[in-house]
Amino acid sequence: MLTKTTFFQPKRLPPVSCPNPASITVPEFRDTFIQTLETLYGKPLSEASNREKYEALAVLTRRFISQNLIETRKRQNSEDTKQVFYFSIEFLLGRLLENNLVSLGLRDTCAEALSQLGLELGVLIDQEEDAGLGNGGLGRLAACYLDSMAAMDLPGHGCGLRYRYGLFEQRIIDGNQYEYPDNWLKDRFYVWEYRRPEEKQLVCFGGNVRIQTNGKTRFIHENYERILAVPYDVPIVGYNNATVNTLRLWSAEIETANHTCGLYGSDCNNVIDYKHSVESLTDILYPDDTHLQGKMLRLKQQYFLVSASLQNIIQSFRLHHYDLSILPDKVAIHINDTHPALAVPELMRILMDDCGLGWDEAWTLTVKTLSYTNHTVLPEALEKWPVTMLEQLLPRIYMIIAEINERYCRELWNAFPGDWDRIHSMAIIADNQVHMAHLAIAGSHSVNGVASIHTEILRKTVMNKFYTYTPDKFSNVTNGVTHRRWLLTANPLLAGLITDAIGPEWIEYPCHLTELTAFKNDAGFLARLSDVKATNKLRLANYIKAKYNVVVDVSSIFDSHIKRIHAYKRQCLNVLHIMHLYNLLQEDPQADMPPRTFIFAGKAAPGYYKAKKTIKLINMLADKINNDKRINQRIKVLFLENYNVSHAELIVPASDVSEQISTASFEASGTGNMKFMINGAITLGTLDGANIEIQGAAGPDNIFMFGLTADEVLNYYRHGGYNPWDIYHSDARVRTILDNLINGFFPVGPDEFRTHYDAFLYHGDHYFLLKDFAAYVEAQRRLAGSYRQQDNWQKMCLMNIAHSGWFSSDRTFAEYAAEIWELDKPVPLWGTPI
Ligand code: 26V
Repeated sequence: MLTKTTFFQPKRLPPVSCPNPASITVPEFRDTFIQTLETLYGKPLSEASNREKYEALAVLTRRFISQNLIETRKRQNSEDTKQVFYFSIEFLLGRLLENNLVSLGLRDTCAEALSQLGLELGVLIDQEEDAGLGNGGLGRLAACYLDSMAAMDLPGHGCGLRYRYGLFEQRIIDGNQYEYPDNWLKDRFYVWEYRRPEEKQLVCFGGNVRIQTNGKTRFIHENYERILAVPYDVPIVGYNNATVNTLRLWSAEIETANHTCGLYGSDCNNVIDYKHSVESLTDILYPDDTHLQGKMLRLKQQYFLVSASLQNIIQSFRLHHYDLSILPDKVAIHINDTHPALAVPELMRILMDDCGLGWDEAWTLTVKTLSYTNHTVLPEALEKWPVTMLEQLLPRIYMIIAEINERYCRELWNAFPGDWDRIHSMAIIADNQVHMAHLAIAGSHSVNGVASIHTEILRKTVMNKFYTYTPDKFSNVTNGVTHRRWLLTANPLLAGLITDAIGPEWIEYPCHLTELTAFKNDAGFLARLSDVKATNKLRLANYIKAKYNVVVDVSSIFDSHIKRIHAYKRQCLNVLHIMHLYNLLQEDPQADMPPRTFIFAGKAAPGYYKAKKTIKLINMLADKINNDKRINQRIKVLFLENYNVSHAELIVPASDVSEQISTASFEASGTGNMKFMINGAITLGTLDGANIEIQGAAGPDNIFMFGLTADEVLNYYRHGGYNPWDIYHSDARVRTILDNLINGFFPVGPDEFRTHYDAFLYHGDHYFLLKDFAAYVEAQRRLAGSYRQQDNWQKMCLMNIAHSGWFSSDRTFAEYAAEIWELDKPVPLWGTPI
């Protein structure tokens, strides 16, 4: 394994501190690449593997970044402006090489230099492992925000964990999902990180708290286990500017002093076992189905993240400032969902026990410094920890939580005297559980939802009592995605077409994309738009042919449903519709409909039985249809394995249709919907999450919406649901399809899909698939008709792209920066969707 590399400095190279990498010429780049490779591996290009070539290219790219990293840190400290720290248990970065080349303005130079050597940039880019340190939307959102912060030159950094294993690797065997460890580091050299042992922190677990009361009361934590948190910094490169922020990922290590055998008895194996047990703290990312109740390790991870990050932040704050009372003027700390909510008591602990502040002052500073975003209304995802576990693992932290709870409940009692029910339902500690969302709300000055309807639901239902109590705390900040990764980098052809038409300003100011509306009746432009899509579809088709040996028709509608597999995301509604199309074509092989390619991808959480059966169902359907000669020229179904950020970058630009069909009220926002929109795919969606705002921006003529509204869904729940048998009996299409699940239509045992069948008919169809079925079929029919009118279809695509700028995470970030964190640097706000 490589630990330290000394670079030989070629004469013709600009200095390492090259402030303008764009000035490097193609021959310079080419020669430096060869020199870097030779220095790293001591072998000529002709003998190097693709992986080695990738590493050499990444190391070379990093050289253009490191000086700006140093400068940015220096500048941010000396300017002493307010900085934001984004705490998140997940950062789903994906690959970094291409994104960094694009940000540095080097992609074309690099591609040309490599091609002079007979190499293809794309092949080397594919050597990079995805950093899959997240489950899905929440983690990818955090990564998009890092990109926007750097691009907008905002002083902001991510704080997370350096998991040794990311989200599992998915393999499909006989239609079933199997999970393999995602050993993304593979004991290799991860080019994009700097280990910083000198900035290590000590995190303490267990032990007991002794109260000393001679004069001032002091809480002395003792007999605890000491675990070192060592930071690894991943540079986050700003687009076309000199800003390089950091994502600081903490890794658990044993204290060096404890490496010696003597400490743990005479047996060295004890030390090795202990070392492994300590390091296991940051080994794995928990998948989002894990029943966290009783998962001590997860709680440890959460505390490890917040404790290491907060100690680090407060230490550097105190290096530059004496007066702690200005902490909220200099530091904003954001809690991404409740996972880092222990930041509330931990900041209190540091301010009181380490810095000597009294409770009231510490509390005021804590609340002013922290802000919290909620990302889901799913009850099973709202975190609660047993009191006993907290008491045992974090005794001092638990004492502080208990005190916060007591004071908070007293405050509520004063506001709502005698209203026990209300106080019980808002308490931080209730029924022997610590309610992390309640802790986050009480300890933050701001709470926000992630799409307009989601925030409304929080206000009206899930957090209604908190909202009534402190309405000013609550706001909405609709999510966004970085258009630089999802359009400029992932879809260079479309980006080029846009720049040719309206100039490059949209890259910095994506609201400029609206200028594209001027081309909505320009036949030449629309034809070029269609060509770009066709080329992207061909690229995906080639990938599918190479990997799955399935030939797909590039003139067919590429209809993509790519996201985590979950009942509320309703992959099964899509399946039911495809089964319906299959049955239609069986009855009438000449039925008039455009050919379609249905693309699915997504991981099911390992313990989520029904989601795994959904994967099996999709694969069985794919087998049946793709091998049926009467049908397979009209429909194809694909399940692409191991969905990750890189696969999304391949699929999204090639898609015509974006399936966003969650049960209304369940999807807090969705961000895939935005990625598709900026790539000109048409949304087929429900009135859920950010789909509603996408409809507002693109216009109702440029989107296909269907199904129950959130109010209708919530109303059904209030009245005990609905009777799915009514639909089974009244709609012959539904009856046939549901029977197909258990009657041998698929070559599997009768019970293979019984869970699905029963969920639809015997368990009340909790996610309203049957209720929305007719509306969905109708929306699909309208969509297919529209696709036939290619001129109009391309115009719809154009209108989506043109109005997608509002969904850039630059806009989202500007809102956070101005309204929640109150950063010093002025950022223009964009108003409502345009
Ligand atoms: C957690 C769990 C935990 C246990 C059982 C099932 C389950 C399902 C989902 C989750 C995820 C909760 C947090 C989350 O990832 N939310 C997602 O955040 C995205 C960014 O705001 C947003 O676009 C998605 O709509 C939202 O689901």
